[in-house]
Parts: sequence; C-alpha cells; structure tokens
Amino acid sequence: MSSMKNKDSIGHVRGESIFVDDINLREGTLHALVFDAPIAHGIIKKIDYTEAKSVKGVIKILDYKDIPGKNQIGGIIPDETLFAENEVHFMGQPIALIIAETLAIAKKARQLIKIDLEEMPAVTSTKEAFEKASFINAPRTFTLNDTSKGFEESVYIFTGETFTNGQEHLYLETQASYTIPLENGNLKIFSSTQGPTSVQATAARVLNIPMHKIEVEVNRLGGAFGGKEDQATPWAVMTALAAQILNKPVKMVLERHDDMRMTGKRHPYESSFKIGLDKNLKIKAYEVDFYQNSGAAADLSPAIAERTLFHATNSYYVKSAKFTVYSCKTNLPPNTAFRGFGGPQGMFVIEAAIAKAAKELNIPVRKIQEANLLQENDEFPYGQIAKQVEISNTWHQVKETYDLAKKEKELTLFNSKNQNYKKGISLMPITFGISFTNTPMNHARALIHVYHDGSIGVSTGAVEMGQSVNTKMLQIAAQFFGLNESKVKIETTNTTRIANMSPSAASATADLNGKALLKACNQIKERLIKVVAEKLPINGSDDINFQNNFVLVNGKRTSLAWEDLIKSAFIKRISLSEHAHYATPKIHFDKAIEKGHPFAYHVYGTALTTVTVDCIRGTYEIDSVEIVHDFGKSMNKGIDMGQVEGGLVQGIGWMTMEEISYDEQGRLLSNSLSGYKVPDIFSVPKEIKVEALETKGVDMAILKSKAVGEPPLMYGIGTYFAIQNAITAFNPNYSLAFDAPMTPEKVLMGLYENYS
Ligand code: LUZ
Ligand code: MOS
Repeated sequence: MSSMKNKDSIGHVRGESIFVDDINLREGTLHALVFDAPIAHGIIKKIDYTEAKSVKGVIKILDYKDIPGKNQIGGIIPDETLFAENEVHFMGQPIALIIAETLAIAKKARQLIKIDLEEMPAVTSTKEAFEKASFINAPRTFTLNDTSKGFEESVYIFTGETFTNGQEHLYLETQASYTIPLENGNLKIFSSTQGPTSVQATAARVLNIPMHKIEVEVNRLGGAFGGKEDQATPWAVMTALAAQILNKPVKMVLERHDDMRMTGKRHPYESSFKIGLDKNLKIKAYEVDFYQNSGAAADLSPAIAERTLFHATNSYYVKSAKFTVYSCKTNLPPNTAFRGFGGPQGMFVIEAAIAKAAKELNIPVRKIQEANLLQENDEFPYGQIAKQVEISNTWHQVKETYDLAKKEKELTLFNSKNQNYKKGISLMPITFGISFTNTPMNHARALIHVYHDGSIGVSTGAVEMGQSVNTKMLQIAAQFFGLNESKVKIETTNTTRIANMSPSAASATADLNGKALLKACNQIKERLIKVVAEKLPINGSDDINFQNNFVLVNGKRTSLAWEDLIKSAFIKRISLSEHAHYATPKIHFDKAIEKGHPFAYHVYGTALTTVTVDCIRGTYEIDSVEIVHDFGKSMNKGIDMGQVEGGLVQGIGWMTMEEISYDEQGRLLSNSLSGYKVPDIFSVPKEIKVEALETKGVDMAILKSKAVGEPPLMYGIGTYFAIQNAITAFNPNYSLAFDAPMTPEKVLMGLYENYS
C-alpha cells in the first residue's frame, strides 16, 4: 500500500474530477464579477452604476454599503475591507460586485461602471515604504547571544545586500466559489480554499450571521501553494453575500487575468546582511535586516515574516545572531502565503552571505557551509534545541552517493576546455521546521463512520489540493483496519463534519489530520475488541489486529471476517462512529521573549546542482539536481517523491525565471503567461535524482513519515548559486549580485561585467 497512487489520478486524467467550476448548477444560478480599482492609490470621489445597471440581465451591483455585517476580512490584523470604501490601496482592489444572468453580461456591465478617483502617490518599493515608515505592524527581532562579541571573535567580516522577487502561485484552478442559499437564511458555500473555517468565519462576520448558518464544502482544489490559505476567502464571501441578499445561487470563478491582477503573491524581500567568521570558517556572528514587501494589507504577512526569522540560519549553527524583519506596507495587492512561507526568503540570504564570504576568501562555498552544519543539541536562534539532526548525514551522503569529488574534477576539466560554455555547481542544505509557527493552530480532527456493511467513510480537516493528502488519509484508515482501499471513502472537507479547522498549510496537514484519524481508528478498535472477545477465545494480553479483511490474534488470521465483526457490533448496538481530536504535544513559543520550542521536528536534506551556462547568450541548462532527502519513513514513496520533484522545480522557477514586475504606478506588468515565465518541460533539470536518507523517523510525524510539502522548494535555491558559480568561471570579475531571479538577461550582464 505504500505505493498506492493518488486516488484522484484516474479522475484527473479522464477529466472527471470535480472542481468548483464543474459543479452542476442549480436552477436560477447567477454569475458574479468583481469591479476593481483602476489605480493603486486614491480617493473615490464618485462612482456611478447607472449605465451598468441598465444592461439587460444585470441583477444587482453590490458594494460596501450593502454589507449587513462588518466590511472586514483581515485575519491576523483587521486592516482589509471586502469592498473598498472611500479609498483604494492597490490596483485590482475589489470595489463592487456585479451580479448578472451570465458572465458575459457581467463583463459588459463592468465596462460601463463610471468611477471618479483622486489619484494619490503610490508606494510600490519596499525601501520607499520603509523610508516613509509605512508598516503593517511593529518589527520583530530574534537574537541569540551577543553579536557585537561575535564580531569581535571574527577575523573575517562581510556585508551585502540581497533581493528576492515574488512569485505567482499559478494554481491551475483559479480562485472560485459558488454559494447556494438554503432554508432559514442558511448558506452553503463551495469554495476552492485551503481554509474552510476561515471562509466560514469571515463570511459570518461580513454577513452578520452566526457561523453555524454557514456550511463550507471543499471537494478538492486544482492547486493552491498557499495562494488559497487566506486569499480564497474574499471571493467566497462575495458570493455568499450576493446569495444572502438575492436568495439565489451565485457563482464566481476568476478568469486568469483577473486572478493574476487581483491576488497577492510570494513576498519580495530586500535584505542586508553582515556575517562574521573565525579563522576556522565558523560563523561567529550573523545579522540581517529583512524588508518584506507586504502589499496594502496584512493578510498573512506577520506570520510569514516570523517564519523568515525562524529560517534565517537555514541549516547552520550560528553562535550569535540578530535578525529584524520589517513588514513594509506598499500599494500592491497584499502578498500572501506561498510554499515555504517566508522561509525560502530567509534561507536565500544566509546562502548569499556564505557565497560572498567564500568569494572574498577565494575558497569553495561548500567549505564554509560544511564547517557550520547544525549538530545535535545546537541551539536555534529561537531557543529550540536541535534533536535528531540529519543535516550532516544528508550532506555527506550527497557527496558520496553522487561522487562530488569526481564531479568537481570533471567540471574543472570541462571549464578549462570550453570557452563559451561553463559549468557551475552548488550544494544546498535545507532545514525546515514543521508546525504552524503560531502554536494555537496546531490541532485537527477526524470523523469516521463504519457503515454496517463494513464500508468506511472518513472526514478530516485536510483539504486535497493535489498534494495527495486524501490518498494518505485513505491509506491510514485502510491499513489500520486491514481493508482493501475500495472499502474506505474519503469524504469532502466540510465545516459541518469537522469544525474549527486550521487551513491545510505549513506542510502539517497529513501529520495533524492523520494523527487525529489514527486516534479515531484506535477508539473504534477498542470497542470492536469487546465484540471480538465474544466471538473468539481471547484474553486481555492478546494482540488484536486487522488484515486482509480478517481479524488477527497475535498475528494469526482467525475465522472472523471484518464484515461479520461489524454486523455483530451493530446488532449489539455498539457505536461504529468516532470523532477524534489531535493537538501537537510539546510545542510552545513565547513571543514576548521570542524563544520557545515551536516545531514538532525539522526536515533535512541536501541538493547538489550542476548547471551549464551558454556564455555567448546568457542562457543556461540545469544538468542535474541530485538530492538526499530526509523523508523519515515515507508512508508513500510515489507521493512524497512527487512533492520533492514538484517543490524543487517550483523553487527553481522562483530563483531563475519567474519575474513579477509592477510599474511605478503599481500596475502588474507580468499579468499573463506570455509575460510571466514558469518552468516547463524544457527548463526542468535534465536529471533529478532523489535518494531517501535511512533514518528511524520521528514519532511526531504521521506513521514516522515526515512532512514533505514545503521543504523541497528550497532545494531550488541551489540553482541560483550554481549559475553564479558558472558565471564566475567565465568572468572572475563578476561581482556576485544577489538579485533573484537569475534570468538569462542578468546572467548575460554578469558574464560581461568588467569583463577583460
Ligand atoms: N501558514 C501559517 C503556514 O498560518 N503558519 C505557518 O507557520 C505556515 N507555515 C508554512 C506555510 N503556511
Ligand atoms: Mo502554505 S504556504 O499554504 O503551507
């Protein structure tokens, strides 16, 4: 069963899987379209819907005045309206909702809305926002020991600046929702969201009704990557509002262009670092100021900023550290969660600092990396003591398995023989903490029904978004009860079956929901054992299990079949349903002192990247990425491997080709797939090898199978430094700019910078 395929694969291939846009529409369904801000910052002087309303088939145009509850959708900080009131803060900010009989009619009406705005200056750059003291919240600082002492102990001190750009989520399914009014003012919202409870709670606040009147149903998402952790909510709330007001079903699926314009992305970061090393290359002190471009409202920015601090030292032990993050408020769409959640932005900077030090000292980067790899019982700057550390193991296994010494020799030879092509190499270690950094979010529930024919239905708070979490849930229940997978059904994610969910995020979905499910399975088993005892001669010390549809006693198959056991239990009026709750034990964090033990465990790994740069054209190919990854004990190799490959390629895209671009007026220029390049089959590494590190696994992970969603994205950072390495081989005068993504244009400029 550990090779069980994603249970959606056949449906996906046949086009039968149901996404929001595929739901059979109820009679009378209306279609909604957002009218949004045409400028990035300004005062709304006048808005005139008269002409738009006169279009035949336009039912209603709603704006903030129609909201019965609060016009407020902010999660962490209440600083974001559903519809703009007097002022707009970013281009694409929703102002009104057009509801019409068809989408085509709504689009026609949208062009006829007249708006009169007084334009105000737009701030788009992080630094400008910083200089104007335009912030989302107060800065956060993590410190470990005294950096001024650390710098005194250092013989080498280097400083530098870095930039990493944003990233478009580009989920295949755009933001989508469909709300059906039920009786007594109740509503059912189908939403493409990672956070069904966020949708429910926010809709309740805006519509001024209790949460129990709102049912949120999620079948599956066509991708999310963080882009639907917070930002699926407004669209769902809008259709709910329209359905409440009109008492009609209302559907809205954003067109790609609207989705790209109106939604936030990965946060761009500017950073400045200072690193100090002693003569043995040990990092004695490391300081960073991180400037996050948060956009026009908080969204998840404060939590993302926090995770940047948690991962600022990546896989290294740093003796003294001081990091500050500023969440800078700009007139861009609020930036949001994206696979890695600020971690990649933090990790890029220390890799840059190490690369800079290596260049200045004229030694290989890996010497500095290797000298500082985290060891057992080292303290992270946030106070957690590193346990079951596997980073050195993955690092050395990469070097041996993929024969780094031989590779480096071949590379030197290649570079000496070729004038117009140069190869570059890098090692990228990753250490990623698993748990929501906000401790109260780390809990989940599962509901299991064993029907009296022996088939099982499982509900959890996990949202299937292509990561195959439902397949993992199915595997847990089927394995536990020794049943064929066809006997277990994973139900939709629905707020009436599972309440108060945390979003499916933080790589923790399978751990949290899977542990709750295991608990529910165990509780049912406890009750079933009583029935077994009446049918078979067992005693209390016997080990009862299930396998191949039969009850096992002490590992031996009995004559008692699963169906017969369930039938007997039902006749004996024993409950065959269970609802269980799991909360991650041991974790805590004290924000007053910025210390604690926030993570259940860490995931480790190392990637070896080899690239070839065409030094005439500035183009490059990724020859190979060779990885040793710490899966713990993978419960499903195929699925986990898919996450490693997908994450890697997404990380490479972020680091090399995906270039978000806004003009100075805050208009998104990279607003379509012709202007925004994502990795395709031609740009992925020619070879990807992934080897699993042999470990005992950790108990905090589900079935000892470690979280795998986000960590592999950060292997992509290695590509940036491998390309730099190749540029330097061609042009020793290259100044090693840390300005991601490393597009071919930048490569070309680097190749010929002060070239002699
Ligand atoms: N979402 C969140 C996340 O709310 N908290 C987190 O710590 C987190 N980490 C990664 C991805 N999403
Ligand atoms: Mo997230 S960045 O939705 O795990």
